[in-house]
Amino acid sequence: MAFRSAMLGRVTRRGSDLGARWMSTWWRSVEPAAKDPILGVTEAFLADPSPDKVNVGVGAYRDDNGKPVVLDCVREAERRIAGNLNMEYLPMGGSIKMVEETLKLAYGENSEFIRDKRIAAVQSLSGTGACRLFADFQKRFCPDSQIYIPVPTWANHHNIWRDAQVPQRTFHYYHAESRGLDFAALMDDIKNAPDGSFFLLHACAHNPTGVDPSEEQWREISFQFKAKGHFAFFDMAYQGFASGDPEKDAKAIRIFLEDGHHIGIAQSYAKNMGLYGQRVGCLSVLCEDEKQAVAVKSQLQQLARPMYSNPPVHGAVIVSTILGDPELKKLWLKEVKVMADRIIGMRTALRENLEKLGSPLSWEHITNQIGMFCYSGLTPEQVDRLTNEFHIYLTRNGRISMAGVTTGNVGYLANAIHEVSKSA
Ligand code: PLA
Repeated sequence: MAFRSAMLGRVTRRGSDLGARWMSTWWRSVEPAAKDPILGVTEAFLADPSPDKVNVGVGAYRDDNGKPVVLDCVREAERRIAGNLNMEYLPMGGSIKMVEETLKLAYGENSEFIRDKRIAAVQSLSGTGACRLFADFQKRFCPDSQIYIPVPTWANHHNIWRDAQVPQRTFHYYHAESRGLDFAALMDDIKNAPDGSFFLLHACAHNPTGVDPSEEQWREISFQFKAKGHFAFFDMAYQGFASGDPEKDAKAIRIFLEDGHHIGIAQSYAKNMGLYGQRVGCLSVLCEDEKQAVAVKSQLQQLARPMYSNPPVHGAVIVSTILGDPELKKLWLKEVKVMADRIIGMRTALRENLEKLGSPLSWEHITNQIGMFCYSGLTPEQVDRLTNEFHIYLTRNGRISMAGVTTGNVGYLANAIHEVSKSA
């Protein structure tokens, strides 16, 4: 007995020595990850003790006092929900009611595709989750395909398709000199891509440039996609933020639908309903017929199951409560317009302030661009000066989130931009 316990003690001690050695090697090769170019800006902003600091990094809407906003329609929906919800799991594909209402926003209230049940759609973890689920779906069922991504684009698009192991190609989009769309180069890239390629398109309010194709240009793009048999995947993270009207902002998608494309769409309620942290969105894929849509939806669910099993319930019920009630939906549409209009007002204010300071540069693009962002044209070095000398936080590509500009800080911001750019 004594012998046994002595042996056991030795084994245990030796085992734990061995364990300690292994444990210390497990993560030895792990280096700190690179800072996220967008969310890293928020971290730096939060760490700055300066009372003058301004955050125009992440695209999160603020009111004119610089405070986060919860829409009245959301507050009212929460009041109605309070005490009436159970906490059961949603199905793997999420809330059916929420998805139904969400599809109407993208495909149109009376869409024949909804009526004919040709759309495979699941609730997603906001817009990011919708993009990622699609990227995984693309990899699983078209394993040799690539994705064409605009230059520039939202930085996370690269991470998403990289982690899904889909090779990336780029296509021309922004023309730096004219600060507009490089339409000729974009069309060439569409023509030169192999037939049947996957393209990522921003449905409206392109991030980061604020430059969208005109209606006529969308028609030409759609025509060329048809000729080449390309697949269009629309990331629609800002429906309502471009024009103030979600219906108008769906124009590009409607053009592609009219032309008979089978498209995919990522939708998000982060911005247009202010539900950022609720993580509620939708991924949809338009199929040939109902049978195919059933199969595709079942596969999307199967991708979701081992990742997060099923999506969160609270945000989905907020959305379905608002969109399912004509009065609340009307209030929502009014509030989207208020947000979009305040941003447009701040564009004018920023441009006017810069012009009043006698800036030798043209700032016309601030008011020409649309959506949440101003792609200012400031260089990374100028951005560094804004941050280091003026405590103004933005991404190093010169993107200013207009949603963070207020009557109170626009003068300070304009002055700082003028200081770092006047001798350029
Ligand atoms: N697609 C685009 C084009 C976006 O700009 C964003 C968010 C998303 C998808 C994802 O949004 P969601 O997952 O919250 O629905 N872009 C932000 C935030 C606003 C971010 O980077 O996560 C931005 O500042 O660019």
